[in-house]
Amino acid sequence: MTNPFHDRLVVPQIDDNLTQEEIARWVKPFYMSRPSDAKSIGGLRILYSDIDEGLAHRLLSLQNWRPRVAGAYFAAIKNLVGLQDQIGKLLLRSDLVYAGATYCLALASFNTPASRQTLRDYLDYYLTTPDNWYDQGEAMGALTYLDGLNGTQDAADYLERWQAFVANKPGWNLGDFVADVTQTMNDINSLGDKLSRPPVTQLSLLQGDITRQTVDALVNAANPTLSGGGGVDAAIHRAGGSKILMECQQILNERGPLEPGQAVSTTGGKLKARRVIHTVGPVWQGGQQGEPELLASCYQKSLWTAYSEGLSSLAFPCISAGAYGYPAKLAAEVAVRNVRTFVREHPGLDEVRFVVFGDRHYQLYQQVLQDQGENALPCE
Ligand code: AR6
Repeated sequence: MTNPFHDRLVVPQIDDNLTQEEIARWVKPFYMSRPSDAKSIGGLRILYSDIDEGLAHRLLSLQNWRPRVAGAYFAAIKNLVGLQDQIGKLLLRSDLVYAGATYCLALASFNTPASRQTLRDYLDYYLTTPDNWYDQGEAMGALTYLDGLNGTQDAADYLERWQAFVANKPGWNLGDFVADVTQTMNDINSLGDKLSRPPVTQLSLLQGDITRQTVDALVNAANPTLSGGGGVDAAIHRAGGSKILMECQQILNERGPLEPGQAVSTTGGKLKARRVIHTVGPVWQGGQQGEPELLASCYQKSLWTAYSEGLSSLAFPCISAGAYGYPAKLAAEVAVRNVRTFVREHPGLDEVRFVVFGDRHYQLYQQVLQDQGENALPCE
């Protein structure tokens, strides 16, 4: 049965498909969890200044719940009140599941007479349809949250209908919905504060085993077949277990061998790091075969992958400086230069850690970091 809003309320719709890059940038990091925790602030900080009404409007106009969730979330964190009509209509129509909870958050964050009225209109109808397990909980949570903020009693009008509505819904506890909305609204409100602090990426240097690092992602010096090998590659696969290899195999099947300079990511399996970014360094052939550019690309693509996945910290080994024979000093220079440039242009990562084997490589990195004016912290 279509609801009474369906034909009455017209919403903008576009067929415009997002590019893969736009999906990676604007949708993926936002549709499952709302990144208001400190870990994901880095990723969001980078994007924050590019989020505007046009972008949110476009995301909200697509026929897919994922971009719509991202659009509503952006509207909430940037207080894009101009979108309240569009978001209100989408909530009332409720023709795509999963996005409604975020519409409620956006309407709560606007806290205007119209946004409050939309929540009321929603409850007026959807509390009378007990078979629609939609976003009545979030709408009640939002209205109750706004009552607390505004000193109003709007939610009281719905309590009786709410009781009847949840009679067949075990686990639908109003207190939980209110707590959840309140927590998220507090996070959203403090985001501006966090985002306005100047971002600093800490570069650090460690002599030790990369597989033991507690960071969001490890970078692996892999080979084109992604099937494990020697050196750091073997160590990562050994410590992370077979899940990493399975995902590598899948990637290989889908896209073929990974070319030097490219990067892909998989789970971290049993590692403390939740992701592994596999990149293939160049084999040293004397330095005139594009090796420096390919090695630079390894760092750039790996950092880009971490950044677009919203990760905050990552650890690099000295890519190509083992079996692939790249002179360690030159490899370290490429590593430090590219990491420094990337973090300056893409502020938001909390830490990039260079993890090296042996005294000689440690001293080399220390020297290179110093030469490039970097105050890297040694870490345990
Ligand atoms: N933690 C930190 N650094 C390490 C570790 C570790 N556990 N193990 C080795 N290193 P390599 P490449 C250092 O040979 O030159 C593989 O077989 C090591 O001392 O691992 O890019 C792949 O499958 C050296 O400085 O990587 C490829 O076929 C650096 O990591 C090929 O080797 C890189 O050495 C890739 O060769």
